[in-house]
Amino acid sequence: MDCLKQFSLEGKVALVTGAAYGIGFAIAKAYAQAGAKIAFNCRSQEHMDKALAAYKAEGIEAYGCISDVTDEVQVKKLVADVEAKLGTIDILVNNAGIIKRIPMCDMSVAEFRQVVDIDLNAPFIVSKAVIPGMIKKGHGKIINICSMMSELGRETVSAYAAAKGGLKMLTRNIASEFGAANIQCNGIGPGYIATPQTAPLRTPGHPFNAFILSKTPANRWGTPEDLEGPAVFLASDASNFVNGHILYVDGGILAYIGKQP
Ligand code: NAP
Ligand code: GCO
Repeated sequence: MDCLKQFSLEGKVALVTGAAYGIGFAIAKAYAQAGAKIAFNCRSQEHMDKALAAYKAEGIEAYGCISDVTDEVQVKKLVADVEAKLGTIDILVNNAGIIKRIPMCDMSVAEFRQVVDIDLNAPFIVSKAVIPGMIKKGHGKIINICSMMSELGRETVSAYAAAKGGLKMLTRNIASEFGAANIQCNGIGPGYIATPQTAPLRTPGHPFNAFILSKTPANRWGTPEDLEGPAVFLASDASNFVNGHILYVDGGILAYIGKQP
């Protein structure tokens, strides 16, 4: 096969969770540009209306459903609706996620559980709903959006790190359990990316901004667009023998001890 054709997503159906804005939006946009039909979800009508307008402005016809990824009943309906509208899902990106930055001993059990529910339990729920269709179709790609916190810890993000570390291992387990069914499950571990999630850390003069720049050999924050090429690669035939891998897209953070002060 022509090498570049391996990267095409022509004729594929992709579901990207939480793709109203941020990283999910950039990934869904890239998939549409590579030829896929796109479906996404988010939780609020306000975000849905803005997202549909943003996709339209990019010339993309995206199918959007309001649906919470932590609710198995809603997820089953989401998958059924997408499959009725666009066809069996070939590509799933488990992107929806939240973070709570609270020192561990100040964090309530309910807050810890909420983060784990959205960032770890939901990828299990959505993958479980999509895998049977992939098995019937004879192939599938699942991409889990992991984190630097799949490898590293830091103050205030205990629940997030626990969830993203778990998501790395869920990725490897899906790869192990369904590789024989021609399903590849890989992760993307973004570095520090400028999105609404990290907006509180990027306010002018915030010490975290200088800290991140000093930890990143690329000496800049990442952008959602930095994740487009890696996400297309992992969704396409170009990665058919890549399974259970976490592709860190971090400007070199994990390779670097950090700048001497
Ligand atoms: P973001 O800007 O906060 O966007 C998160 C998206 O998830 C929104 O579309 C949100 O829409 C949706 N969402 C949240 N909870 C949901 C739920 N229960 N059900 C359905 N949708 C839900 O975040 P981001 O920075 O783009 O991050 C996207 C993913 O990448 C997350 O998993 C995050 O942990 C991960 N990540 C981010 C960074 C970074 O530096 N930004 C780095 C590494 C990994 P609604 O609010 O409308 O539901
Ligand atoms: C934080 C950040 C991170 C990033 C990302 C890093 O408070 O440390 O929000 O956790 O969002 O996941 O890869």
